[in-house]
Amino acid sequence: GPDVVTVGEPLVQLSPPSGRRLQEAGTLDVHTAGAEMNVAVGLARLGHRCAFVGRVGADPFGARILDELRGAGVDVSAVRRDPVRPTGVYLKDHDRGTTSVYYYREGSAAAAMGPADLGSVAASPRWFHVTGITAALSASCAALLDDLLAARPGRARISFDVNHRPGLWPDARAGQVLLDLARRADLVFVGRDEAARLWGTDTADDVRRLLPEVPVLVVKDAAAAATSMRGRQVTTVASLPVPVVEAVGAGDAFAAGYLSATLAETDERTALRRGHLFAARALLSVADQVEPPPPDLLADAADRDDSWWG
Ligand code: KDG
Repeated sequence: GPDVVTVGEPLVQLSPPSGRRLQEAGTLDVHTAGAEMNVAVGLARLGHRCAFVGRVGADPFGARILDELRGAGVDVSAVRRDPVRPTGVYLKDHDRGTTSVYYYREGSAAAAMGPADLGSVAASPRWFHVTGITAALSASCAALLDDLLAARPGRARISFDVNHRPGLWPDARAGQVLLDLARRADLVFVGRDEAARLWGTDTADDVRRLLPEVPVLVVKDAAAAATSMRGRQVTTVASLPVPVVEAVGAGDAFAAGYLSATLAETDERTALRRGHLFAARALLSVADQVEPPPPDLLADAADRDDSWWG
């Protein structure tokens, strides 16, 4: 089977050319995105065997998503094309350094996913990777996550990125649902700010107290550092000093880098470092999906000082 199967809604991302705003743009750049697709593409580009489960419409954007997944080497045999519902779309707008996100995904092909979509996974992977976005899409999508965490097909382990998207649902409801899902996963990624917003926590230790049973918890503190808590082992690695262009997609790149290291059974510092290295790529690009750092950089990532960047 594959190393990792990611499950979620793939999206087409439209954004104005750099320096322009949506309101005045005459043309838009077209990229593909969606948190779980971003992770699948990232892992495949890092050389892992990866499959994606999701749905697209029978429209050109759906074809584009399939092309990009295949182009990256991701197995798309479990992706369904809905004959009626459209492919989900989102827009990114830039205004003086802040990014706004607009979704056009209600009633999308992927919003109709449900537990049965898991049945199309041919062989059990070592890991599934899912995110809290899916829980917010529809009742059937939430049921899919629930089933996955309960059934753990093939005794695969489950990686869960909390990924709260305030544009999709209110904080209070999201807080409950996402905490329940996180508690049942084997590996959890969450931002420190995100946890504060959802659960009123402050430090990584506070988050740990809410999720005491999770085998591996990774709390990311934006530009400062990321801390992993693996049983009693606590490891913190500083973020890379990057001149940020646009942050959306960086969390997915971090997850891909960290998961890649987990598959390779590296030490913990290297795993966090790989997360930061891949995230840095995404921070420097408006696109969500980026080329991974060169292999030599990943190889000795743990010992490298930060000066390579500047
Ligand atoms: O993590 C990046 C995602 O937020 C982006 O690709 C769009 O999937 C997306 C979402 O739901 O926000």
